[in-house]
Amino acid sequence: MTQFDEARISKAILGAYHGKLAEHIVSDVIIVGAGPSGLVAAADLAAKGLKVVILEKRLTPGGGVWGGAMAMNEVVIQEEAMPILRELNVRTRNVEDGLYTADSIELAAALILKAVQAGAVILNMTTVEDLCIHDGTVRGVVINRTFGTTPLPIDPLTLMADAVIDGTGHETMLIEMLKRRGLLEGLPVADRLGDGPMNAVEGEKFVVDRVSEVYPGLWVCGMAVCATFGGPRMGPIFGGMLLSGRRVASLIAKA
Ligand code: 48F
Repeated sequence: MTQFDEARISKAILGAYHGKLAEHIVSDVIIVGAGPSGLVAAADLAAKGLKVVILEKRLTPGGGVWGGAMAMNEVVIQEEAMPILRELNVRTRNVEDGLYTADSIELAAALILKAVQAGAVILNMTTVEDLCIHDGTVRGVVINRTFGTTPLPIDPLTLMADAVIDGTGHETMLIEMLKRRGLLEGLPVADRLGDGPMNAVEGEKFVVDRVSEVYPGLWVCGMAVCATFGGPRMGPIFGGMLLSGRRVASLIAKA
């Protein structure tokens, strides 16, 4: 019989969790937000051998994938992103030429598993509340435990990395923090942050084409791209999100 008791269980959890946290006080890449774009970026970067940590404020990674559209748990994927679905072993149904549907729960689960098994570490219930900037370059992020209700006056920790990705979706949280400090002045971002009205065709292209390093050390992927540069929203078609994550990973790896 395996020998265990409550104290040994607690000690195992503390040892394992703090090991992960300590290992990622300094990473190659920090990804803020475990949505579809951030998860693809994490899997690709980790597969290239980079040390990657994803910080997710919610209990459940996966962002906007789970709910499909209007909580009908199916998403649409276009042909261009099908190589990613095949790598994930996610089953798809061809509805018309070049257009597929996938079970959003299967997709969310596969994205998470792939990122973690590639070597990325996800710290959930971890809210990023600020950026760490030295000499005009983003060097890391300021984190706190996600609070259930009103934030408590508890000081945060800071995690450091060579590159930080804002994958926080519509919230575009890190870009917002720069804007609030006037640090985006003179940079080619939208006057008012936030995505534009629905235009699925343009939005799917925009979210991939405009992936970039917005501020030294700070990159955007996914819906945060549209919110940063004023691109349209696109609703429950997810190919662009996946390709946006792939693109940011490839640009960071090159940089
Ligand atoms: O919004 P989200 O799924 O990001 P995405 O990769 O994908 C967008 C689509 O889901 C959907 C869409 C498709 O057409 O438009 O919206 O751009 O996931 C963003 C994740 O970031 C987390 C949030 O909980 C979500 O899981 N997040 C947001 N702010 C913070 C954060 C924060 N301050 N700290 C940590 N995580």
